[in-house]
Amino acid sequence: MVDLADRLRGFVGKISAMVSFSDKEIEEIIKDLQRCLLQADVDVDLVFKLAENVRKKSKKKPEAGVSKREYIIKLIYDELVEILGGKESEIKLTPHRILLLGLFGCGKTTVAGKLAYFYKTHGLPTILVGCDFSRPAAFEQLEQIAEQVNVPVLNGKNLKEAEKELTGQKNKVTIIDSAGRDALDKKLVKEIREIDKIFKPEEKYLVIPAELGQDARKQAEEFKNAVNITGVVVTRMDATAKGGATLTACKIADAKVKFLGVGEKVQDLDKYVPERFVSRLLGFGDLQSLLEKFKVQEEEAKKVAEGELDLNIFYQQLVEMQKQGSIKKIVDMIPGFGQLKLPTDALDVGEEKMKKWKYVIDSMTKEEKEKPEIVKSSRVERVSKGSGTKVQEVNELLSNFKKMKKMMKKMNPKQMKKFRGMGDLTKMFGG
Ligand SMILES: Nc1nc2c(ncn2[C@@H]2O[C@H](COP(=O)(O)OP(=O)(O)OP(=O)(O)O)[C@@H](O)[C@H]2O)c(=O)[nH]1
Ligand SMILES: [Mg+2]
Repeated sequence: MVDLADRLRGFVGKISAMVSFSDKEIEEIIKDLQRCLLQADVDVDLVFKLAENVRKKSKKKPEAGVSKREYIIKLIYDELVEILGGKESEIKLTPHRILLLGLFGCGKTTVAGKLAYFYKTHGLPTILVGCDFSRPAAFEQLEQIAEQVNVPVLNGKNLKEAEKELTGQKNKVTIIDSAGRDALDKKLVKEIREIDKIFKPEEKYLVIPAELGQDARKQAEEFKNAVNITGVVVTRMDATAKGGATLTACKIADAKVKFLGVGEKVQDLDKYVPERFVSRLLGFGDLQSLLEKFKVQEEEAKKVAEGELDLNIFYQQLVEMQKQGSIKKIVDMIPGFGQLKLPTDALDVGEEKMKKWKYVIDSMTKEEKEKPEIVKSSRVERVSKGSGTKVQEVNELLSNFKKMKKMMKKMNPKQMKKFRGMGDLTKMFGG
């Protein structure tokens, strides 16, 4: 079994070194990615679906300011996040009850201690409850762990007695350790249902060892059907190369992974965040700056959608509009725009003027670019001198900026969306 992280890191390195991205080259990237994932034991259907998505989306032109390389890497990143769980799932940080379930030796008791440590360090009082009546020395093991974490433990009581003692402890996160078995047989289901009925835990986490790989899917599905689990904890992520496959298997089973066990110590528990996991898989450092770039663009897109405009965005929009031809033509194609009486003529700017405006904008301070309304008299003169343009040209830019801003304010959200969707203005902001 090949470690997914090692493979993917090499893979991103390869993309980084590529010079061009023709269809043929992109196909090679996809083949490479498929190979990485299959060698790491990821489900075949899932791998093919991912490949198809990448193939389809890679045909799209990247937004302005984003290179094809960055676009492809981000695309692969997004697809990987999706198959590894998608959106981060929430962890309750209020008192509640958690029941830990799973087969023999999957790591339940260890996870009980780790969760107690986790909640304790989040400032929540915590109690451990031992409900493994079959394994010899199960209670001693839990007691040792409780002592180590320094939390109280309720051990060896029959279920009803234990529940009675817990009624006065509603302010605590209550973590219930249960017995393992070779398989999810009738006896285990019955036992879990009984614990469930008496304690009524809000969360029921299936504990799965990472070395299960694809088999995690069947196990998660079985436990989901039998006892309605609310989440999964994947343990021993540090000890196998199959972790990625296990996580994707949980996604196929539609079981949300909440935590990862990454070692034997009580501190070795991570909240599972698919985005963070994938960033690490791909080699965190490089990707982070790339993601920052996309984030800035998303924020700009949001600003534009809300009718907020600064000179940087204005300029990029103009560049994009010139590429599309006449803005008037674009606008005329959108129903309802005629009545808005938009000053579109003023925005059809020639190449020469665009160059000059670029110099003008480059001569402004960051604050001036963000709030062009402060650029008046003496500032206009300074900018004009600095950029080697006429005062009149600076004023013209400022006046056009104002017009565009006004125009965007007039649009309703539906028109804005349509406008953006037409390959115009804000296409490059990823809207
Ligand atoms: N390396 C590593 N080992 C772990 C991790 N989690 C658990 N283990 C080890 O896995 C073994 C089994 O853990 P337990 O917590 O006893 O498992 P269990 O599910 O309670 O076992 P039963 O009660 O017998 O069903 C122990 O040796 C743990 O130290 C982990 O994240 N990383
Ligand atoms: Mg145990």
